[in-house]
Amino acid sequence: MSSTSGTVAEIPAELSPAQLVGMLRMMLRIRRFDQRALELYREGAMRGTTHPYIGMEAVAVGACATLRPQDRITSTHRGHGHCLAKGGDPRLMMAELLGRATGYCKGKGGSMHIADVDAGILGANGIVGGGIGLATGAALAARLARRDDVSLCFFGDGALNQGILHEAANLAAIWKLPVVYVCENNQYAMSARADAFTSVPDPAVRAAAYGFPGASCDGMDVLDVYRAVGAAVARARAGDGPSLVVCVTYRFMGHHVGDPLNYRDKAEVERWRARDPIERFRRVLVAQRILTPAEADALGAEVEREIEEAVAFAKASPEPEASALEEDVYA
Ligand SMILES: Cc1ncc(C[n+]2csc(CCOP(=O)(O)OP(=O)(O)O)c2C)c(N)n1
Ligand SMILES: [Mg+2]
Repeated sequence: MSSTSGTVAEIPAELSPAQLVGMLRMMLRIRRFDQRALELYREGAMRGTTHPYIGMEAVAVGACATLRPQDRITSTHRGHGHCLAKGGDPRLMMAELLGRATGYCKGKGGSMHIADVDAGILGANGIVGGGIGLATGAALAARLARRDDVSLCFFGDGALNQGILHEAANLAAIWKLPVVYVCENNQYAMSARADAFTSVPDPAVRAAAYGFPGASCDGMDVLDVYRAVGAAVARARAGDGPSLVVCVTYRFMGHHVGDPLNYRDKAEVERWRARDPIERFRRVLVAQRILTPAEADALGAEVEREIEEAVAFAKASPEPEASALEEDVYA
């Protein structure tokens, strides 16, 4: 694990300059997408709610950078970052947030139901821990089909004590399934602090109880996440079974857009904001001469245009017809 003082893990030799720049671009894309989603919500353009991933970008990007296109992920209620990092289309995502017929769920699902099975995105999930069984099942499906695909399951610290994690982790260990459990420990579940509801300070130690490896990494450092998750993915792909990777991170915004945020200490928030994963990675790439500051700025502007294009696409799209109300409804 890299230190928390602002240093960043060494750049892995297998990552090319283009891949590294792609990782920074993806982190910027995720941040801009969720900033725009917040603005759209506040101006009344979006119904339902949205859970910003802002501050946690290094986790989705570092983890998904270790995957192949055919690998699968399961996501959470805070899922926009995972979806983008695995190759989701920001235009179809934004259209879904605005309830448009061109959205991923034809405008009828909203933020917490976005899925793109072709891209290996088995869905956001409004149920805390809801992706754990799905990811484990997808790993079993890959095994039965004799494919060497890996499943990667994102879940929060709030899901650590859900019974399904115990059931699935045990079965995955017994069957040596190719699944990686990635816990995004942002230290809060709504307004509850993780240290008040989880019995151990480092949940990675729980993996020992299942007989598979557990590791913690710096979730504010995209390269440390890449390293830790990469080792677990390689192990899964080689047929050696599951792992747990805990990424220690922080959400900069409230739990959802309407959160009064009256339960966190200001100094704590400032401490974490000083470790902004995007600023840190940008500094590394500039210091390593992979990007000039001007090129990094241009990347930000490029992403901004791309997200504005997604917003324009969504706003220009029709709402679903009333006659489509019962289409794609299963129960
Ligand atoms: C089974 C279940 N219980 C409770 C909720 C209500 N709920 C929604 S989000 C949330 C907190 C989740 O915290 P965490 O897993 O740490 O994810 P984070 O919001 O921090 O990303 C809770 C309790 C729910 N959606 N599903
Ligand atoms: Mg949490």
